[in-house]
This record gives sequence, C-alpha cells and structure tokens, in this order.
Amino acid sequence: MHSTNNIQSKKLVLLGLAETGKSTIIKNALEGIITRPGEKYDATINYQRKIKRLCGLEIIIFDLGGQTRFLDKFTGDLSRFVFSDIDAFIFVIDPLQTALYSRSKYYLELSLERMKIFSSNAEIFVFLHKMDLIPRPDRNIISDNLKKYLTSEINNPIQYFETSVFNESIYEAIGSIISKIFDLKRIFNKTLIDYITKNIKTIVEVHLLTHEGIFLLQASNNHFKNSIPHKKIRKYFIYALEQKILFNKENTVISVEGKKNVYLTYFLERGLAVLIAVSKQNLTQDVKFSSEIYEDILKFAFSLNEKSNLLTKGGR
Ligand SMILES: Nc1nc2c(ncn2[C@@H]2O[C@H](COP(=O)(O)OP(=O)(O)OP(=O)(O)O)[C@@H](O)[C@H]2O)c(=O)[nH]1
Ligand SMILES: [Mg+2]
Repeated sequence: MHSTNNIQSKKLVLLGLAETGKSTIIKNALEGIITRPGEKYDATINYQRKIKRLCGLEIIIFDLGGQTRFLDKFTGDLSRFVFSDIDAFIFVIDPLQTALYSRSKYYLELSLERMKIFSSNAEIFVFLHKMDLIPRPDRNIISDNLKKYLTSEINNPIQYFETSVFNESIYEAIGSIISKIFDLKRIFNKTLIDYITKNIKTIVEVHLLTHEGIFLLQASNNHFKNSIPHKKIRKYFIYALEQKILFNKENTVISVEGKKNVYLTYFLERGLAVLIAVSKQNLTQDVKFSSEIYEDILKFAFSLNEKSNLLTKGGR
C-alpha cells in the first residue's frame, strides 16, 4: 500500500507481448473509451504511467510496451523500478497467437521471479484476452490448454480471466481486481446488503459500478431466483450512461425499463455509480411504492457517497 497526502494508492502493472491488447484494456475499462472492432492504436513506446482516481482512491497504472526491446529492459535494467511495490500484476496473452506461447511464458516466468524479489505480496492475474476472436465451441479447450501450459512450472497462485473489450468480461475482470486490492467489500458491502434487506420485496439486485461500467460489487436478493446476467446489466447501464451524457442529467435517477425489471441508475460522486434492478411485479401492485423507492434510492446513494467520502479523507 502506498499513501500520498492521505490518499490510498495502489500500483497496477500490465505486461504482455506486443499487440495483446493492454492499452486497449486500459482505455475501455478505466478511461471510458469504447473501442470499435478493427480499431487500431499506436504501439506503446517504453511505458505509459497513468493515474485513475476512484472514490477517493488512486490507481497508478503502468502500461508497459510489449515489444521485445522494452520487455527485456523492464525485466532487466529497469526491473526494480517496474516490479517494486506492485499490488496487482496483469499478464495479458492472446490465445490465438500459438506461435508466441513460449515467448509469453518466458516473460511471465521472468516477471514472477522479479516480483518474488521486489513485491512478494502482489496479486497475480493472467488475462486470456481477445476471446471474442475464438469461436465459442473452441473457447474452453483453447483456454484450458493455455492455462496448463503457462502454469505447468509455476507455484504462485494465479487467477485467470477470459476477457474481451467487446463484451462485459473486461469490465468484470478489472472490476474484481480493483475491488480486491482496495478491499471495497469491507467498505461498501454492508450498505448494499442493508439496502436490499430493507427493500426485500422490490429490489432484485444492486450493482456498484464505476462511470465506465466496471463491476465492483453486487448484492442479490435471494427472494428472486434467477440472477441477472452481467451482459444485461451492462446493456442497461450503457443506456443510462448515454442518457446522462446526452441530456446532461446530474443527480437524478435514470430509469430504463426491461421486461421484468426497471433498471435505475444513479451516478454517484467520485467516479462511482449504482444500478438497481427493481422488480416490476410489485411496482404495478402499489403505485405508492414507486415514490417511496425513489426516496429510498436517494438515501441509499447518499450513504454510498458518505462511505467514499470517508475514503477521500483517508478515514475508514
Ligand atoms: N478482437 C479484439 N481485438 C482487441 C481486443 N483488445 C484489443 N484488441 C486489438 O488489439 C490491437 C492491439 O491493441 P493494443 O492495446 O495497442 O495492444 P498493446 O498490448 O498495448 O500493444 P503494445 O503497446 O505494442 O504492447 C488493436 O488493434 C486492438 O483493437 C479484444 O478484446 N478483442
Ligand atoms: Mg500498448
């Protein structure tokens, strides 16, 4: 953990061969840029250091250029600088580039060695990225084989994610990493659960997201059997985000109607957002409910803002 001016900050490093998609991941999941299929970005020269502020916390992101000359420098002369005090290390690999598997494995192993020396507590993640390019029936076998190959001689606990910037998977992966390194569950979970418990008949699910729509935390209501796929949540979140941007809606609850639920989104302070799925069943039974629900959401949003306020002040 690093701390400057009372702000908690964490170091997140992305490394992998050239063109595996590292810069694209950062753009989409952390900078609110939506990549279109076929869009090309410039190769990263050396590295880019970026800072993302979120609910009073700071993520220092190192996007490392993946060309061989850079990777050799990062794992060589610059290794102390690159690998010191890492909180989360993300290794990115393109599963379709089979000819490059052994080069990838080489740099993954080298990175793990460096982290043993310079940041032995780093959380380690591997993204099998660009999964959208692999036909669905082949995905499991390709990813299983690649995982086996990469980790055959490695003892470190590694968490794998299968990701793509063209669906919700990258927003789940980055969200769960951020949530983990800042232990957001400890900060926000009780507020989410209390809110559901209070509204047990109406609220199906609550999601804590960022303004880019990464999935930080969620709380579900056991009364409603089926959980809502993240793909759907993301779809309704994007509708709400578009409305917010188009109509400059601040401090209002934006609602989008689905078949069974109404999806209410409230953009909180400091980069956070909350999306609430409300069952339509009970809404139609009792009209009074709806205004109560809105009032409740505002109270709920207020308490979430208060929590992140505490973080900004460096408090707990
Ligand atoms: N199909 C598909 N293409 C992707 C995805 N993510 C990135 N790309 C494409 O992959 C290419 C390389 O992306 P970059 O983000 O520049 O790759 P990089 O790892 O930063 O490359 P270096 O900076 O050279 O290390 C771009 O053309 C992206 O559009 C993905 O999830 N699916
Ligand atoms: Mg790059």
